[in-house]
Amino acid sequence: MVVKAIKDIYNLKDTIVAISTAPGESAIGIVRLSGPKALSIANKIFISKEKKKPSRFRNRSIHYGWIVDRGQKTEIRKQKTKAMSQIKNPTPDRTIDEALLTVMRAPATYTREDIVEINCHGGVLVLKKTLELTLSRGARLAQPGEFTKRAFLNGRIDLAQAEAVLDVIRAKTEMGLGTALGQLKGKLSKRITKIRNILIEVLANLEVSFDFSQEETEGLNSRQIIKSLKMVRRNLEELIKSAEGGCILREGVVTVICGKPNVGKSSLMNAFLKEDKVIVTPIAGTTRDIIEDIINIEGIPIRIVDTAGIIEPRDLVEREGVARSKKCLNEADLILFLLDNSRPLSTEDLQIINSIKGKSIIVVVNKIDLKTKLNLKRIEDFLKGKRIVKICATREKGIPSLEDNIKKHILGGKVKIGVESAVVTNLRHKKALEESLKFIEASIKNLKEERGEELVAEDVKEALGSISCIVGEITPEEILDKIFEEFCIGK
Ligand SMILES: Nc1nc2c(ncn2[C@@H]2O[C@H](COP(=O)(O)OP(=O)(O)OP(=O)(O)O)[C@@H](O)[C@H]2O)c(=O)[nH]1
Ligand SMILES: [Mg+2]
Repeated sequence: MVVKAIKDIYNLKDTIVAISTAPGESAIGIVRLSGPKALSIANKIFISKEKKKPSRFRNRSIHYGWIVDRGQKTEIRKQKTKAMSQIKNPTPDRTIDEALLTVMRAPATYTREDIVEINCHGGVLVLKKTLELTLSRGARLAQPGEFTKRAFLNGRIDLAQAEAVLDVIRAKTEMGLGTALGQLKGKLSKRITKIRNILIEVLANLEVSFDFSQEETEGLNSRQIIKSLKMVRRNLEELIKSAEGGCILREGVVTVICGKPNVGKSSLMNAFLKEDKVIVTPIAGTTRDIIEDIINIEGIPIRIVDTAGIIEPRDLVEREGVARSKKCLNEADLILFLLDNSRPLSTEDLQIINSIKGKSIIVVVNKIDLKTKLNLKRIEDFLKGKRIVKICATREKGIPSLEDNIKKHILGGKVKIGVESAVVTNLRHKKALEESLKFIEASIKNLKEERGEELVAEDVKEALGSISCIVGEITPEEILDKIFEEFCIGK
């Protein structure tokens, strides 16, 4: 098995450790150990109230006690009796913390290895000292995502499910969470397995035809194979279609607010966020850096970005701000182009229009509480077919209508977004499906044109290879590394 080969590359004999809770002060902090030495390390650092070693604890039981630095082996021997007296009265200089320790034995654990979880107090120093103690007793610091990587390498979950763990952690909306949980439960994996099984059967049939003469296998066999390949094609197309909405749920839609200085970009950002996050002043050129946050429009995560309005930078800082704004506009999925209702159209407006032409744009006319001086006649051509929404950012008027327009714009009446319809949410998966589809199309064509089973089998093998990458059956090491690098340490 390829997975076995991968197991050899990643040293699973190590016992890994990490602080699994977020950094900073909190009520509780968790240090997690996984691997063959998890229990013996726990024995060396934990003194339970009932004077029992962690390796003798009942599986999945939680115990009260103390994390104690009892020194290395020789010292322990010397102080054996002394150490026991610490149970009742731990000496402050050797006791690191009062803690709860949980033992979970392999294989029914997150990583399928022995796991020990230590619930310490959430102080930065306490956690660091507990972590260091486990390191000095034989554990190794875990890399980002290494616990989940082990769950994958040990065969508890496939790669798509491992990736879903990260999506669950990062989900910004209920819908995003729903789709991530679906993937974690194996919704996508089941569909992929079904397609893989059909392709494996097709390959077997093709190989049979290599061994017999044309007359014996022709007809029924190739008709059946084409039928199966068409079924695979349908399934792949369906999954790729679901990725349109699915990827939006996972990645969010990058929506950039742009417009000339003072038009009210930051005020709109604050109106979206319902808080005074960004500085707003009557001085043109207030915002110089880009500011980003996430809003939730009916379950769709929107990455909203406020930019600098400056067009002609006067100094180095402004120049950098303008460069960043331009980069943002280039990468935007959607642009909210702001115009000021209280000022006539200016060359600055026209300059911006020129730079965003051809992009996905909603035109937002701000400051409708003030007397209208804006005349849109000159830009009629640019406005053709675009949504125009009127708002007053400072009084939060027109925001629901703007949100509704953003949603409609994203969905475009075509893209379905929902927990049920979004099976594929990850660009990596989408690309693999597209690659697989390409080879299936080729195989159907070659089969119809009777180009020979060997050629068709090659295409089917390629299609199978691409789709297998999704669940991690044959995934190159560097791709695995890239996927798990994104995780936080301790997951
Ligand atoms: N009357 C009125 N004033 C507004 C409205 N929106 C923004 N303003 C005012 O316009 C001024 C500029 O607002 P900002 O939100 O800082 O504008 P900006 O586009 O971010 O400006 P820069 O960051 O300098 O590019 C402030 O004094 C706001 O209070 C509005 O809808 N009505
Ligand atoms: Mg601003």
